[in-house]
Formats: sequence, C-alpha cells, structure tokens
Amino acid sequence: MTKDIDESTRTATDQLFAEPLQQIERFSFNKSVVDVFPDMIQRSIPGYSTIIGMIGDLAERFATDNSRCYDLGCSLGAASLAMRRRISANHCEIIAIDNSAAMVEQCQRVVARDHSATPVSVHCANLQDIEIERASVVVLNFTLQFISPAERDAIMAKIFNGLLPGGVLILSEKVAFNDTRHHELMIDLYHCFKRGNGYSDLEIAQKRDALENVLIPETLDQHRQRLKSAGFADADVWFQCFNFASLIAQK
Ligand code: GEK
Repeated sequence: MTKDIDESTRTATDQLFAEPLQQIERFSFNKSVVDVFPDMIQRSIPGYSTIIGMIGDLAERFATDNSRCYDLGCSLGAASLAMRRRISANHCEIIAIDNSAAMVEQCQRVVARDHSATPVSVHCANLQDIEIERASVVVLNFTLQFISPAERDAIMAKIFNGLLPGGVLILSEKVAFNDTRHHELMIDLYHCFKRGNGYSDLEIAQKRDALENVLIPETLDQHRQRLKSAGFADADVWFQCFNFASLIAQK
C-alpha cells in the first residue's frame, strides 16, 4: 500500500446516501462529507491511490528550487502530502487551496501531523480568485469538474501564465464520451466498480442525483482543446480507468 493518504484521516465509512432520502439536496463539501471524505473518494474514484502516488512522483521530477507547487481543490491534502513527501528541491513551497471551510479546517490538521521538509500552507479561497506565480507544478485533482464550464478557460489561462517554463499541470477529471454506447459502457463499468466497493444501487443512484449539475464532466477532447488554447502544446492523458482520467500538460 502506498503512503498516499494520511492514515489518521482514514476514519468513518461513507453512508451518506445509504438510506432512502425524501429530498436529494445538491451535493456540497460540508462537514458530513469531510468526516467520511477519505473513505468516499477512495471507494468512488477508480485509480485514486495510483494518481495520488504518481502526483508525488511527478512533483519529485518537476518541482524546482525557489518555485511553488499548487494543489487547487486540495480537500484533505492528499496530493499536497504526496508532493511534500517526495520534493527535494530547495526553497520550494506548496500552496493548497479549497473553498470549503470544513475541508480547509480538517486539511490544516492533517498537514500539521506531517513533518516533511517542504512547507505547505492551506488557504480557504475560490481557486478562481487566487494568483498563481512561479509555479513548477499545478495540481487540479478532480476539482475543475465542480466549476462552471464558463469559468474553465480563464482558469486554464491563469495556470499557464503562472507556470514557469518546463512546469507542469496535472489535471484529473471524471470524463464524458461522445459515443453514446461507449459512454454507457464506461458508466456501467464504473457502477460495477462502486458496487464492488460496497455501495448499494440506492447509494449510487442517490449520489448521482445529488451530483447532477454540480459535477459537470467534459470529454477528453474538450480538455485537450482547452489546454491547447491556453498555450499548452502537448497536453495528453497519462492515466485512465473507465470514465476517470488524468492529463499532464507541460509549459
Ligand atoms: C484530492 N484534490 O483528494 N475553489 C476551490 N476549491 C474548490 C472549488 C473552487 N472553486 N470548487 C470545488 N472545490 C482532492 C480531491 S474533491 C473531488 C478534490 C471529489 C473543492 C471542493 O471543496 C472539494 O474539496 C474539491 O474541490 C473536490 O486529491 O470529491 O470528487
């Protein structure tokens, strides 16, 4: 098992959608979600641990002296800690951002328990509002999907401008497919994955309703096109499992 998620945060089992709900509210990253988040994300994203581990590998390779690494939509800091444990560059700092106060509060506790050398600061902010400067690594690990598609181009342009030459963006997303049959197959395989991880059909259906119009997936072509328009010449997929993928783009 890779040391990707802080063991002390592996707490409660996600049962948020286990009972029939009268009314399904829009999904939000509130305290109830924070309390079960490590279990939820692990059982809901195929390849999550692999991606987190690889973010550490990539940070080791791409983080440079006197630069910044950004973890945008950091949740409980899994990607920040993976980077922190692997970075050997001097005077490098990690900036972790999330707009959920409950997440940030818990993330600060998790980060404080880790004593690796590279400093990590955790801030509660909309990633649309922060400046990105002197970046060698920018991570958007399953975050862009929660932001309105109308705002995504500007975010990508800001990241490109804030990256140093040679710096990388790691963009992980739930994706859609143009071909209906393929799209349905990927969703079906994904639901099998969730069932295999102990989620019932009711939980899968209620969570899906809660995420409707909250998590908005795009196709890999849409992501590649946006990255290209922002200035990244060579963005492409480095990991995919069903309808979950991660792209890497170098400036
Ligand atoms: C991980 N990256 O474990 N600004 C800042 N944060 C945001 C915004 C925004 N505009 N919108 C959503 N978030 C993490 C997992 S979870 C993915 C990322 C998931 C935050 C939101 O509060 C949540 O913590 C995170 O993005 C998405 O590697 O739960 O599927």
